[in-house]
Parts: sequence; C-alpha cells; structure tokens
Amino acid sequence: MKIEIFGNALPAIPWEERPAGSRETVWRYSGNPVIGRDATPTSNSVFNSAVVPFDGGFAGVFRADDNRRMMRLHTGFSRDGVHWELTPEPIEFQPECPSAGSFTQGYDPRVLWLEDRWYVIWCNCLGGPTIGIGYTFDFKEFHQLPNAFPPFNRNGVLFPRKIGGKYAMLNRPSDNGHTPFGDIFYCESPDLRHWGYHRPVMAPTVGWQQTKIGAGPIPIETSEGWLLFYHGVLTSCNGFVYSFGAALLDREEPWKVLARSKSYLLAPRELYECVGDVPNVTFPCAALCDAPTGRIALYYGCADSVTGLAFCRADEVIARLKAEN
Ligand code: BMA
Repeated sequence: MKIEIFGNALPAIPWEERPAGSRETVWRYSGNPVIGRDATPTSNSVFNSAVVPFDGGFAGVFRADDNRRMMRLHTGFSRDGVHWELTPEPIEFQPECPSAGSFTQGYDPRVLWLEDRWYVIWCNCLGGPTIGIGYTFDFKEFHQLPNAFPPFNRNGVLFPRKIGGKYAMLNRPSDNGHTPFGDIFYCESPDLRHWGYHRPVMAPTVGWQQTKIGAGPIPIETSEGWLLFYHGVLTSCNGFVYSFGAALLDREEPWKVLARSKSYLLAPRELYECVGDVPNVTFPCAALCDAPTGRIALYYGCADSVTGLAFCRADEVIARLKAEN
C-alpha cells in the first residue's frame, strides 16, 4: 500500500543513498558530523539542533553551549542543509509577558511552520527546566510566549497543525537533574498559552528505552498516522545511553500509539557519538521530509558536542514499525 505523506515537496533535501551492503533502516551521512564544536566564535559545542526549509534554502535554531558553558540558542542558515553558517550572537527573544516567560538559558530547540509563522519550542529555564515557546517570521526577530508549564518539563514538541480544533504538544515531565524516569504526555491549548487536557502517550519499556523516553523532531503526518521519532535512554554501568526509534500515533487522537519501535533505529556507535562532553548520546531534534518521495533527513546531536545527519525513507520506517508490532 502506498503511504501518503501530508507535507510539502522538498526536492533539495540533503540526501545520500543507503551505503551498498547496509541493511540499516536509518543510515548516517558519510560526512558526519555536519556541524562541529566551533560553529560560533564562542561555542563549546553545537548539538541538538532544529532545521527547516527556508527562503529557498534552510534555516535553523541551534543549541550552542558557549565557552562559559551557558546554554544558548543561535540561528543558522544553509543553502544545502549540510554546510551551515551560524549567527555569532545568540537569539534574543522579546517576551510577551516577561514575568511568565523570559529567556535565561535554553536548549534542545525544535522549529516548525504552524499556520502563519515559524514557532520555536525549547527547554527553557524557570528555576528549573520548563517548555519555552516563541515565534519568528524571518529568523531575525524572535518573540516569546509565556512558558507552557511550571518546572519540571522537557522535550516539548508541537504538532504542525491543530488537532480537534486545538494546538497540540508532546512533552515529558522531568526533575531538576538528569531525571532517571520519563514518559511522553500529550496536551492541548486553544491559544498556545494555556495548556491542559493532559494525556499519557508512551512510557519507557525495556532495553534501549528502559529508563526514559522523549519526543524528538516535529511529527510527520502520514496516511498511517503521525510518524514520531523519539529518543530512549538505557542506564548502563557507565551512565545513560541515548538511542532513538520511532512510533506511529493516531492522526486525530495522537495519545493512541498504533505502533512503536522495539529495536532502535540508531544508537551511539561512531566515535563522534560515543566520545564528547556526554558520551553515548544520539538525540534527534529535527526531520526534513520530501513528501512525494518520503525521503527523510534527521538532524541529531552527537555526544552533546556536535551535530550529525542521518537518512531514512518513511515507508521503510513504517514497514519496520509494523513488522515489530
Ligand atoms: C537531556 C538533555 C539533552 C542532552 C541529553 C544527554 O536531558 O539535556 O540536551 O543531549 O540529556 O546529555
């Protein structure tokens, strides 16, 4: 059966075919990492990064921890999605209500087109991690909405359209530290400012996703359901290991999981994924998709130090999910 993807054509998607002899469903770009540590004059590391098609090329919001080890968000631009230039100065958000949502530090951004503008959603700080939401029309001027929740919460991911007449978000209640637990929840809002109707979606299970899970890139709408890539964490003798897999969520009731990875799609294996400021981390925050062909380019943070690119095809990922369920 042909799977339909509800999205735009992106013929210029960065792309490399699966290497000869590989049986992987998700394969890495041969030129990884695509963004190194020194992409801004003061960066210590550039990793969990969010990119979108923009103005005939690509734009993004990048997590760049600086050499004071403060967590900053920077814009970046690229003609081909592979070679990036990051703006040296961090983004300064103009808050709508400073007491309810200002930028202090931020990390793990996601970016999406929703109705009439680009939204940025990230892990903001409010005495502890919470979900920050902002928007831009041009990737120059950024505005900030009130935080979605009080602490502690991470991995806020907006859906790219209203569902049941409401804005919809996945999120992951957490603690103030490195959080040895974590389920994905769904919530909705009439105005992107007031959030409620919280519903559980998925909990950790076993193996690579035994400790905690969190939504990754903005979900991709397909005729089989929302295709969600998500990270899962295993606790080893050496600490956390971040891998990622995928799930299919019901299109109109996304808290219903239709299928879910049992085996990971990508796990830390290459040197740049296993060695860095936090070893053994692969953390996807963005997915470009060319709807007519189903080609997907995933951007993922590697060892909390650099940014990598990986590729897959929607129909192959969905076929694998179905085979595992
Ligand atoms: C999570 C987030 C991510 C990070 C990961 C591994 O809690 O802080 O930014 O990549 O831990 O350190």
